[in-house]
Amino acid sequence: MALLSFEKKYRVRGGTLIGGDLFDFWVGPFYVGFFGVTTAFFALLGTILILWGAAHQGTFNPWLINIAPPDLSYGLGMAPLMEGGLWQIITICATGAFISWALREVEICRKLGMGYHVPFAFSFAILAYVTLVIFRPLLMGAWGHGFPYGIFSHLDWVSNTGYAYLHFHYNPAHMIAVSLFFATTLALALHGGLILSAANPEKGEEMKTPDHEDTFFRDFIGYSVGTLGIHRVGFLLAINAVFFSAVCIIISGPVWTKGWPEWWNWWLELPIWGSNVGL
Ligand code: 07D
Ligand code: 07D
Ligand code: U10
Repeated sequence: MALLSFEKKYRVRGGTLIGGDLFDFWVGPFYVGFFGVTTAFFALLGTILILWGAAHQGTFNPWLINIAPPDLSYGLGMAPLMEGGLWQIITICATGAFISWALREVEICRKLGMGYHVPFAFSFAILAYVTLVIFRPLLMGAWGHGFPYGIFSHLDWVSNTGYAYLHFHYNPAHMIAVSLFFATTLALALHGGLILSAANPEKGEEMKTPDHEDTFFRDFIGYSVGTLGIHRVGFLLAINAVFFSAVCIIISGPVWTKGWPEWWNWWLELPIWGSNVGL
């Protein structure tokens, strides 16, 4: 079915989670819904507040804008606007906008009678973000542990936080997350490459079938996960990469306060090694 006639058939009322028919309409290509309005509200307010903070900071250079969280001395209290209060309100706006965006995805899935896989996946990105700016600061007793909103300043935060634990690469959950991110790109490259090689033939040549795709991997590595299976693999790799990222940062501070290399001492302390006495 051509895209435009499909949309005519499926752009019908219903499936909303809240608000009934009130916001059940489209603006151009965008579905609005109650959560479209809340997304627009939070995103606009958050953006305006960032620009307002930038005006106070004295720069509109996008690379240098920096909205910092409050000083650690404010603990879990509210800070004055220009001393981190702005960061606190922007954090509320960002969280509100991200959750609204996910719920808008849910409403669109319901309208189309589809599964909730896309909003489920996005919820892992939201989980990573709230872990960084809400859960970890709460567990460590100060909003000042959140990351600042700025292109370069947030990189400084990542580097400083990494070195605060001496060598972040030794964080075991970081190792798992990094490996899963690498595996995700490998899987996407293999999948993108395989589909293009079969479904986008040279002019005049015939398109190949999923049997060709299966057979390529059976010839190559002895097994094909299947044409639906590769999408399950990609989905699981990606959400787990982000899940283990959230784990690696939530344990840095709330659970483990020393350098990460020291965590590996349990390995040296295993009773299976011979005594070094006398060496
Ligand atoms: C391609 C989809 C499009 C999204 C884009 C991002 C903004 C911010 C805000 C001026 C893949 C739009 C950017 C709306 C403008 C102001 C105040 C997604 C695609 C194009 N980071 N990070 C970037 C965010 C964190 C880290 C780039 C956001 C953590 C490192 C961009 C968040 C940690 C590097 C950006 C966030 C961290 C970056 C490109 C939120 C650990 C880079 C992002 C809300 C996760 C890279 C200069 C990209 C870079 C980069 C945005 C969080 C680490 C500015 C919105 C605190 C090491 N991050 N980031 O393409 O070039 O994502 O930085 O959590 O090297 Mg970051
Ligand atoms: C948080 C983004 C959420 C985004 C949302 C949507 C908009 C709208 C609009 C475009 C999680 C935002 C949308 C704003 C935009 C329009 C229209 C994603 C988030 C909700 N590290 N490290 C990670 C690697 C080192 C350190 C994760 C590699 C050093 C710290 C990942 C290397 C040190 C933290 C990762 C490396 C260090 C991390 C990030 C290599 C520094 C974290 C991915 C090769 C000296 C962070 C939860 C992620 C984390 C994190 C990879 C090196 C420190 C696994 C490959 C050794 C402090 N690192 N790292 O989490 O776990 O995405 O965050 O060296 O906090 Mg690391
Ligand atoms: C996949 C796939 C597949 C496909 C695909 C894709 C995955 C099998 C069939 C999709 C993949 C691609 C297209 C490839 C490229 C994608 C990426 C690389 C990912 C990254 C994407 C981007 C960088 C693009 C991001 C762009 C976005 C998010 C669009 C920006 C949108 C807006 C600014 C509008 C947002 C809409 C909203 C909020 C909802 C509706 C609202 C409006 C229309 C605005 C009007 C507002 C109102 C009516 C409300 C009023 C406002 C209020 C009350 C607020 C007032 C507040 C004040 C403070 C004043 O697997 O195949 O192919 O294609």
